Amino acid sequence: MTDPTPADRRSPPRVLLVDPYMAKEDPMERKFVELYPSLGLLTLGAYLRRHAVEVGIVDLTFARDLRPFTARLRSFRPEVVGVHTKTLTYPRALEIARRARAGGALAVAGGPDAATRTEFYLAAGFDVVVPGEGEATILDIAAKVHAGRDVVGVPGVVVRREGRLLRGPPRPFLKDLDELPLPAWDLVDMGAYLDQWERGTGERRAAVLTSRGCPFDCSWCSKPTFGRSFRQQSPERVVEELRALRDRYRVDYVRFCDDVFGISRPWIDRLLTLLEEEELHLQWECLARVDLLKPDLLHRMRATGLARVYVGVESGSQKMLDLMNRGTRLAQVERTAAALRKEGIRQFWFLMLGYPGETLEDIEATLQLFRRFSPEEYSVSIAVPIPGTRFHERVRERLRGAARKTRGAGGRTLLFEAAYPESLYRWQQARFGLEAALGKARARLSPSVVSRIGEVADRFHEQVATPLLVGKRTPPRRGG
Ligand code: B12
Ligand code: SF4
Repeated sequence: MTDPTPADRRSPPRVLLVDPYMAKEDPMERKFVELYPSLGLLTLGAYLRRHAVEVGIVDLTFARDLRPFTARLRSFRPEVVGVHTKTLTYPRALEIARRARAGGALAVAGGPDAATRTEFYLAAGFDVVVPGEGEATILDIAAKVHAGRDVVGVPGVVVRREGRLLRGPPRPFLKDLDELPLPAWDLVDMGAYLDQWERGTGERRAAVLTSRGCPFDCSWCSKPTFGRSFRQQSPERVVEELRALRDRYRVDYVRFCDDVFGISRPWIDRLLTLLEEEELHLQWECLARVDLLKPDLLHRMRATGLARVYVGVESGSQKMLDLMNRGTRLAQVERTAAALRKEGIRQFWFLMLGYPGETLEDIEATLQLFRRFSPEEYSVSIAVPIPGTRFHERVRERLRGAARKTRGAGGRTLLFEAAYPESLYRWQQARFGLEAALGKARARLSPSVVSRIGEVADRFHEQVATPLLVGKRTPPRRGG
């Protein structure tokens, strides 16, 4: 890193933030991933700007290569390049760090992957990792670098010197999320996102975050940045953001990106009251837990525009929900799925196969639950042991080579020695696919034809596929 000249120091510090994610390379993108700019970077950008830092964002989501970054590096001449990291994008993040340093900037990594693998990022070429909440820390880093001083010892910062990690003291979380400025949407190409949405769905969609963290403790969930802490913005502040999106960008559909939306009942009640009063005419969607989505709440949510809910159903076996420490009951899943159907709200189920302890009966119970409620959308993944989770700890000795190589396998590859071979899980995923197709066909074909196809498929599964894939001839017992 070059020391800034005194003349440079009279101008504001310059920070360039980069999202290395490129949609064209994401194996999940075509099927599930819906594109929004990183809320983390938008908030960091807004915070830095409020504190008189000159800031830019290079968002590579729609890019084909690194040229937009290299051009900006040359024209903007940042003192700090801050890169958002996800496992999927780490090779590009490292390349960006290399180029940033060659251009004389300090390379700083933040976000979920660097938070989990701090040492790796430092050894592989980053000068600094910020594993926690980034706003106040990146501001301090920018000020130090601008003043030509070392960042060692800055709260929330980790560096590597002579092979040793030096951690600054922990940085306390921001106390009041309402103090954060509105995201700096103008620093990215919102038009590209909104046009894409409008072409695909006829809606202008944007993402909003109302809280940080999650107090629950599912054993496979990775929460490297905010852990089990939980803070939320006031409903009034949320409405301010919604109004700005509508007025500035004509947004008419919002995705609430909170880990779990509406954890506090008084909070969600107040937000719904404000939405009723404000008449923003927005449709919206969120991810929520079945234990929180009481039928009367769902009814009110629907009335204020709730169009789709993502629910982590995970398994149709209570035993598995308990093993995952999910904290939900099957009865709650059933109650919520029925209420969503009644209200006409689309439901997207997350299901997981292969978690330790799961038997063929448990998988069958999940399939039967799926069959009963026919959610409009779903994703069935093979359990991914993410480093830092209790699940990962549990299967550490049984990780397969792929676990070390795979970048964001997205739940399609078996990364540890599970109860059954990968082919069995792949086959089970295909069964859910068939089940979903049959669910849709029910509207068009006669019920007897649909159940006949289902029976043939079940028989094939029991008599041919499972014995072949599991390697034994005993047909599995039916669960559910
Ligand atoms: C909303 C969300 C999405 C949305 C929107 C994504 C987006 N563009 O922002 C959708 C559904 C589209 C999505 C997609 C994907 N997601 Co996602 N997503 C989330 C979720 C729930 C919240 C992210 C968020 O907005 N957080 C709030 C902001 C404020 O926090 P933050 O981004 O972490 O940023 C803060 C700090 O980390 C830090 N920070 C972040 N970057 C930087 C950079 C610097 C320089 C500094 C100093 C600090 C810093 O400061 C920020 C402010 O305090 C997280 C889970 C979670 N709670 O983090 C998963 C999560 C980030 N997603 C994940 C994954 C895997 C994906 C996908 C790759 C899935 C896939 N395709 O397989 C895609 C990638 C898409 C993309 N554009 O990157 C993983 C990442 C795990 C990993 N180690 O890589 C997470 C952690 C979920 C999980 N537990 O598995 N995702
Ligand atoms: S899976 Fe969802 S509810 Fe469970 S700990 Fe993670 S974020 Fe919280």
